[in-house]
Amino acid sequence: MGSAALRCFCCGCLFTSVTWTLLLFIYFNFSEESQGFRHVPIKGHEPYKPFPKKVHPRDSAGLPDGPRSGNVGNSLGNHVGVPAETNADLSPEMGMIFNERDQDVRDVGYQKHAFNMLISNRLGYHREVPDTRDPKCAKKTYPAGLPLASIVICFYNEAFSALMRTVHSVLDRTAPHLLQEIVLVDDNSELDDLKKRLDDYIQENLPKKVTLVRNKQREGLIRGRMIGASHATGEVLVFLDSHCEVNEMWLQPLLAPIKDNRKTVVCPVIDIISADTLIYTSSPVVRGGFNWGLHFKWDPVPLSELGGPEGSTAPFRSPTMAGGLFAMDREYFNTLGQYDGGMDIWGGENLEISFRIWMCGGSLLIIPCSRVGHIFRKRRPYGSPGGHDTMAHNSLRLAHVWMDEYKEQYFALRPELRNRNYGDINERLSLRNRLNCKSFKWYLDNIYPEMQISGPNAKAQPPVFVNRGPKRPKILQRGRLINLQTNRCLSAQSHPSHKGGLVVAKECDFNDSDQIWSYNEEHELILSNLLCLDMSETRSSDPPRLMKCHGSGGSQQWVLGKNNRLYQVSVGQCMKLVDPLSHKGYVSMAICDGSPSQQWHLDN
Ligand code: LR7
Ligand code: MN
Repeated sequence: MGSAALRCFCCGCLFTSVTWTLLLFIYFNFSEESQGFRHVPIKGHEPYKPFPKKVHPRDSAGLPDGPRSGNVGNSLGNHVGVPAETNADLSPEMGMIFNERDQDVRDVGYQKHAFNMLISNRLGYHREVPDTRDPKCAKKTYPAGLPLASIVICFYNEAFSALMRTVHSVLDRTAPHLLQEIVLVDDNSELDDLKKRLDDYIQENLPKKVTLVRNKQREGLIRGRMIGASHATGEVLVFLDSHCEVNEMWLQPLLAPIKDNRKTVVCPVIDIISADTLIYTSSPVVRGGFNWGLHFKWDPVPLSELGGPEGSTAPFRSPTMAGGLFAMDREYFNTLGQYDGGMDIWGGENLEISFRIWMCGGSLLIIPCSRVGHIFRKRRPYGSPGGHDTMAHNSLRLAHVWMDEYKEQYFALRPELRNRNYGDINERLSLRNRLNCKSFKWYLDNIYPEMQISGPNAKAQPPVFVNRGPKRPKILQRGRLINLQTNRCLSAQSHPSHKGGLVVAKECDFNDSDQIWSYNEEHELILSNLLCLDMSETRSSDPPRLMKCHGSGGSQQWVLGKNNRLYQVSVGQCMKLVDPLSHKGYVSMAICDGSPSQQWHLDN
């Protein structure tokens, strides 16, 4: 070998080893034991920093990657895992706060979006969701030649990661030959993330099928969707909220009934994505109704609607839709009058379009074999410009256009609205005339006979009972909860039956059964078989207390995790002993730092 070649070889070796040393250094820095996660970008803290490229099994479009979900479920070393059927790759510990930065992402997320953005960011833009369909759905076949769909997603100040998961879930789980395009409508959002960063992401990482329309001013979701629809070119419009994840084979079951009859409007079953944990769970099959306050509500499906040869997988009729997730022939959307453009921001359009569909010759179905998850938030994180009650304004418009004499039922509940101005509805009245629509009485008699009408002509209706049999969660472990720094036992400050009482670390008394905790499959910690350890979600500075077990997770969900930490799911923090030297034994919640005061062991 010549000396030049040898020098070249040596330089190559040197270069390679320096690169490797650097890579190893970076790797170890980013995957400390105490950090818990190996596949989530915790220390990097660029919330949207792409993960290393990994091929996605169903990435039909072969797109360049954004973050992909990591398989965090098994790497946490929990004593108890999440039941496999709920979410394969999502542990309740996903929300653990390790430092100020995490705390910040979480706090800002709750404030701006009313859901846990820390978890949303860690999840990345792609993830698998549990297939929540009835197993019989998988056996169904759909005709060839289904119409192509344009997905319209209107958003205002959406969390970037939630919006991208919505888009990527569609790209990842939709047969490409059925997808005409995805039209994103930015309703004049203010968040920085949704400006250049979004343009760049679309340009660099998304296929040409994804287009973005920016509203010059805030229009609200109703006009926003009309704008999106006007840009769409597919035969069928599919509307989604900007924080959804579509499930396996979601689109064909929606398109098939529309192909059969262009006047059929269809909704998927809306699965639940928890705002606090982002865990995706199946929804019961229910249908849409409303009350005289003109609020949408879910009703049980009457037995008469179910059944037939397809059993529980057959589409069934629904008096109303929730509003955000539905598919409709594009031509039909236009001939039926799109939406009422006089409605602002949020609310009421879902009942308006539902009444219009039924009263003007169409039908509205729920399709049990199509499932789409939606993040259900506890509050709406935005207002309207000017602070108007747009729900009342929009409801007034729909009552005056569609409800005939039954609008009196609304005014009986909202007398203050009787003389409120609701703008000009002439165009909508002539639409109703032009389409030759039936009366609201016809709608009530034929489509929603379950609706109760008060007043002199009211008919008594038998109440509907929904069977929600109580199920006791299985106990996984029972014993004393010992703080490893002091060997003290977590106990009730006064008595374990005292609701709202504090818990403190006391001298262990092995004859005292009041120090025995049960840990069950719902992740609840129950003291002396009486009350649950509970952490107020709104005031994380408050110490944990004993409360009546409510069985709905969140504030009463605890994880006995790696490094003996006792992690609280809804606040994302770990329990610590405030002062190991004080005999008072107070505990509080804190950023999870793995220190001795944060170590607990459930001793059998
Ligand atoms: O000014 C706005 N501009 C917008 O673009 C306000 C909102 N939006 C966007 C927003 O970013 C989101 O993508 O519009 C979409 C819907 O707004 P949300 O998510 O705040 O509404 P919601 O889920 O609380 O409310 C339900 O009722 C609304 C009534 O106007 C709409 O019809 C929503 O689409 C609807 N959501 C669903 O049906 C999902 C299932 C919820 C249930 C039950
Ligand atoms: Mn929504």
